[in-house]
Order: sequence, then C-alpha cells, then structure tokens
Amino acid sequence: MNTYFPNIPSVKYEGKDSKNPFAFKFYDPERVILGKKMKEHLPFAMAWWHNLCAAGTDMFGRDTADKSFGATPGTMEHAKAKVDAGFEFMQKLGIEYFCFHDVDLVPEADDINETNRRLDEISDYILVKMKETNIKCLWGTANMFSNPRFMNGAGSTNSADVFCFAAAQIKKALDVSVKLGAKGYVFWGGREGYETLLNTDVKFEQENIARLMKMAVAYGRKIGFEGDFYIEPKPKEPMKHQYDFDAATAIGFLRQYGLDKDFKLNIEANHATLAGHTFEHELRISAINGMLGSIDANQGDYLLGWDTDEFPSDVYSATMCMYEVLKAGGLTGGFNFDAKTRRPSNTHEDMFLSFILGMDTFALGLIKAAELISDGRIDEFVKNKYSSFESDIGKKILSGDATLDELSAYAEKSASCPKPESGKQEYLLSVVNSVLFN
Ligand code: XLS
Ligand code: NI
Ligand code: NI
Repeated sequence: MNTYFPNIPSVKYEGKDSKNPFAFKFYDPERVILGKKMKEHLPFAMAWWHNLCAAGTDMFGRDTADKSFGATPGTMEHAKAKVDAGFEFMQKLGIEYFCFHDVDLVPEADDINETNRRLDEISDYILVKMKETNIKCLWGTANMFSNPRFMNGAGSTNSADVFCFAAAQIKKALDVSVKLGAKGYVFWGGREGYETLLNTDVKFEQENIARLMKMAVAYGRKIGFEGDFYIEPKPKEPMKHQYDFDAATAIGFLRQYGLDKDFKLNIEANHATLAGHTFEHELRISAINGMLGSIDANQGDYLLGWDTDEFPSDVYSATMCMYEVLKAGGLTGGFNFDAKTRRPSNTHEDMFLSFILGMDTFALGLIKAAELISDGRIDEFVKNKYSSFESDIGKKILSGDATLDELSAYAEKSASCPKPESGKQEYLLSVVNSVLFN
C-alpha cells in the first residue's frame, strides 16, 4: 500500500498547532461530537473522476498533472492502476467511500458489449480491494453527457436509439453499483436541458426523463438495490437551462411523476450558488421535504459564473452546511468531494493536500455547528420569532379551523396597523461570529 504515493505517509490527526502539511489539524475521526464520532458524522467520499482521471485540462490547455500511475492511459492496465492508486490514496487519508461514473472506471470501447465486459472485469478487481480495506461505495452513476451521442441529451434526447443507449448505460451502472454495494445511485442532469425553445419540446423531454427514471427504479428494485436514487440539481452548465434547476424544481418534478418515494437529492455546494442560492438554502429545502440524501462537497468562486469545483475551504459555509445536516439528523448518504485541485496544483502531493483541506474544513464546520446548536441562541430566537402562533388567534390559524371572515373581523376589531418585531439579523450574525472565533 505504498506504491503510488511513496513519499506520502498515512495522514493522522495532529491538532491545530501542527505545522505538518500531511496531518489533519481539525479532523479527528474518533472525536465524539453530539454523541457521535466525527467519522460517522462525516462519511467522506473520493470522486473517481476528479481525483483519479482529471489531469488539469481546461478549455485553453492540456493536462498539467500526471494521472497515468505508471500505465498507458486508455488501457485496462491503466484502469487497474487507478484502482490501486485510488485505494492507496483513500487508505492513507482514512476515506471510507468512493463515487464513480461508468466511464471513470474503464475506457469506453466502440462496442457497448466490450465496455460492459471491461466494467465486469474492473468491478471484480475493485470488489477484492473493497474486501481487503473495508472501503465502500457511496454511489455510482452513468456518464450520459461526455460522449457526442448525448449532444441533444440522454433522457431528453430526440433520438430513440440514443434513449436506448442511455438505458443500457444506466442498467449496467446499476448492476455495477449493486455489485459494489453502493448506498445510492445518482442522476445528475448532464445535458438534460436546452439552449433554445426554437428546437425544443420541453414537455416531451421532461416526460421522457421521468420515463427513464421510472425504468431505472423498476430495474434497480428488481435486482435488489435498496438504496436511494438521487437527483443532483444544477441550474446551468453545460446547458443554458438545466431541467433540474435547484432543489425545489427537482422536488416538484419528482412528485409530479411519482418518483418521490425512491428519490432523494444530492446537493452540491457549487450548484447551489450557481442557482443563486446559498448551499444551506438548498439543504434546508431538501430537508424539510424529507429529501436530503447526500452532498457533493465543493465550493465555487463568487467571481466566476461556472462550476469551478474547488475543494471546500470556506469554514463559514461549511458551518452553515453542518448546521443544516445536524438539524436534519444527518445524511443517509455522505460527503463526496466532487472537487478538483486547481490546474497549477499539479503534483500527487497536491491531491492529498486538497483532501486534507476539505476534510479539515468540514471538521471545523461540524465542530462549530455543534457549538451553535449547544449555544442555543439562534434556535431560541427563531422559536420566539413565531411565538404569536402559540396562543389565541395564532393558535387558531395553525389548527386549521380559522376562516378568512373570522381573521378579518379580528383585524378590524383591533383596527390599528400591527407592528412585527425586529428580525435582528446583525445580532444573529454576531452570535455566529462569537461562536466561530471563541
Ligand atoms: C457536474 C456534476 C457531476 C455529478 C456526477 O457538475 O457535479 O460531477 O456529480 O455526474
Ligand atoms: Ni456533483
Ligand atoms: Ni458539479
């Protein structure tokens, strides 16, 4: 287990005063917070695609990093080297889960039967590693956006043949997910969306996406998949209008098509901010609808309008996230670092340093969110804010017995214009600061 990253030790918790770059300063897996170990609060996952495949290419330049792991890219030897490197990486960091797309695992062949054979071979290989290490699969998915066949979408495509090809990929990705014991199966919209109404039948496309999802649920349950299906909302990129714009839109879609019992949401921080929401807003909307499933832990850049997929460093945002997660009673899924090192951070060391940053950021978020909850001032404020609904006319409104006539009579009787109390935002922000920097 010391082949691919020979110069990097197993990363341990050393505490906040440590200057060792290859140590956790805040993530202490065994530390108990609100009755649960940190590692149980924070089931971290490695995204196969960013960590083992992406090598820094952007629209203006080719790879800067070497992800060959000693093998020739595009071969099964390379696919296996990625498995070996990935498991060494996860073991050294104490990461217990991974997530994958079908084509992250193996190079796609021209013939889908050959691709599927390769997927059988690699999943056998992964399974052995999983048994040796106790590392598990958080979720799997099918990449239905990179290949040119999906230029008009997968479930939303105009081509019945492409629709069938997408179905075949989902079927196989579900087979592999079930074989690896995945807790979830993700649908990120990819190219499910459109650029112009001039060439698009939106209703037709949305109904077809729902048909594909229904077939996926039926097949998954048939082969014994007991986990959650997830939609991962995103408002734009690659399409101008993505159908799964945000949590509220995705929840409406799932309910409309009767998919809400089998699906939850996988909320990605950078997608939330692209939609003009905070990360915590998307988490709250999911949670109050019973659909908070899993998280893609990353962050965007407020100055850039695209999915920069940065490793989380913003402790404030991580605290607000963990506040929502704790209030919701935790995740059934986990925290997948759908994040990549910056293009100039191109060494293998940088891969580790990035995960250390992300894991420490979420550990701090957890510690601080638990302190905010124990402090109690925010909860108390919010409870009091709505206290007028605890008695008299307010109580009657909540009981559902009140009529508009009655409420009107009440308002007319008191005659004067009511004065609600202050929202005290600045005070509450100072409470957060006092907890963050105590
Ligand atoms: C892209 C998405 C993607 C999904 C998995 O923006 O975040 O990486 O998580 O298909
Ligand atoms: Ni994602
Ligand atoms: Ni994303």
